[in-house]
Amino acid sequence: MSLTNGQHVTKETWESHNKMMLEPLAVNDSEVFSIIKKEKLRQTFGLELIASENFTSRAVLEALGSCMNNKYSEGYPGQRYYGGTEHVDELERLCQKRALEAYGLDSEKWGVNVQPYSGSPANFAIYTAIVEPHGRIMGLDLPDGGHLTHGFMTEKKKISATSIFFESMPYKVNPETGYIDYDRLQENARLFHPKLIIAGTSCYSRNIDYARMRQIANENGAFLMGDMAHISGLVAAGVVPSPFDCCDIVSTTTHKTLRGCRAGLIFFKKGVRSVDAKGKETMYNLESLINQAVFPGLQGGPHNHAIAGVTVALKQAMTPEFKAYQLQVLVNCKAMSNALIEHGYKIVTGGSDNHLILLDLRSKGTDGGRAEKVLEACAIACNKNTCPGDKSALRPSGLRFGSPALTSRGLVEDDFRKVAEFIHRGIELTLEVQRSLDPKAPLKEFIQALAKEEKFQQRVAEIKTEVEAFASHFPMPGLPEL
Ligand code: DSN
Repeated sequence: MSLTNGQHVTKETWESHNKMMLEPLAVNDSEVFSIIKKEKLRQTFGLELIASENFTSRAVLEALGSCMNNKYSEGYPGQRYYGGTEHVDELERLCQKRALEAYGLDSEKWGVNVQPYSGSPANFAIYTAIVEPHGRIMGLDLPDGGHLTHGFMTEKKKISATSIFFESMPYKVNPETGYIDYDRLQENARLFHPKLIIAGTSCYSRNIDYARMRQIANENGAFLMGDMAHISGLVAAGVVPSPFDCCDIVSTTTHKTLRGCRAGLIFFKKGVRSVDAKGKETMYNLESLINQAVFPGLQGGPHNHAIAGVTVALKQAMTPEFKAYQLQVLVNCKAMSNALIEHGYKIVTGGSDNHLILLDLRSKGTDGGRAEKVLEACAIACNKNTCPGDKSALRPSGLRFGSPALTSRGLVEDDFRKVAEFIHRGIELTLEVQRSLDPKAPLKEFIQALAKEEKFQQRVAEIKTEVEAFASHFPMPGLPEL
């Protein structure tokens, strides 16, 4: 054919290129296809109990895998830096409309930015918009159930960019009860005078007292931001208290309880912020600040395929079926929690108001890291987590379990009691492995003993076989093949 930079392109190569562009994944890249297949099997035959995960629907995955992936559209609907954006404009407007509707918000009083790539960029965009460099932010401490993006530093190092570029001061839970210590937050806020207080969690099984946090924010003239990432599906269904009643700004991911694809949303208030004693009104100016922080401040082109997936998920979130699902998430979590308590375990705060529980293994004499490894070997996915009062984040004493993903596969209370029994058997095995070792043996030695000792491998195989047989009874949402 023609010469390109001195290199000749043959007709055969060009025809082969055109063929390649039309091949299905299984033909075009069998290596990636096979990895995805293996992951599909892991998800289908395992018990997915990671509290932040879910199985999204086929319709969401179809939208996510669509041609919307191909389009650049920097800017906002009606004001783009590229041509050919009429359909992405229509999609983004629909997403905004559905996002407000799903949370019962009046478009005169609330706006939404649907472009954040996920929850962490959404949070950083909020800080960029309203907190000046080195301005002060208070969020729940990471070891107490907060999120990295709410600020985190150790004595030696600032870990989270929120702590590097802003001044972050954590608030804590009461180490005895596991509940947020609002009194101490109030005292510290009076000294720290934050510009922003974050009401949001990554591992907290109780409802947040948003009214109390609003009062603390008001005392300091601070903005109150809700990070509802974990509970956004529960909020949309109206089965837990809503951050919208008290917050100025609300961020969320879209793939946890909301059950969409991976993305982020930022809701912001519009209109009158406050009225002083003389009746003078102060207006919110969040809309332009937040929109500018997302684009052009921090991001480039929006991920239009993700916006398409989120738009579909938001439609689903307004259905009676979704409400039924969220109610089942709550009762399933309680059933799992009660069953574990009956097996003699301690649950932080004594139970759960939402989709997750934190199991405290200190009284059992083991820790989250060891138990997580055994459960993983038995096809039960969960994560180690610090418990309130833990001395070291390097040896977290808890395990976090959530009900959203398995509830999406149709499991109900009796099934979750069975799941609790599997967890119990995995932890019993953890204790057995541990008893065979020096009490001070490091995690590495524990993992080696688990993998090498015949008797432990046999027990793992027994539990895993039963777990897989049990899990295989429940259908897996999503695309049939992948
Ligand atoms: N990584 C998520 C979680 O597990 O809670 C939060 O971003």
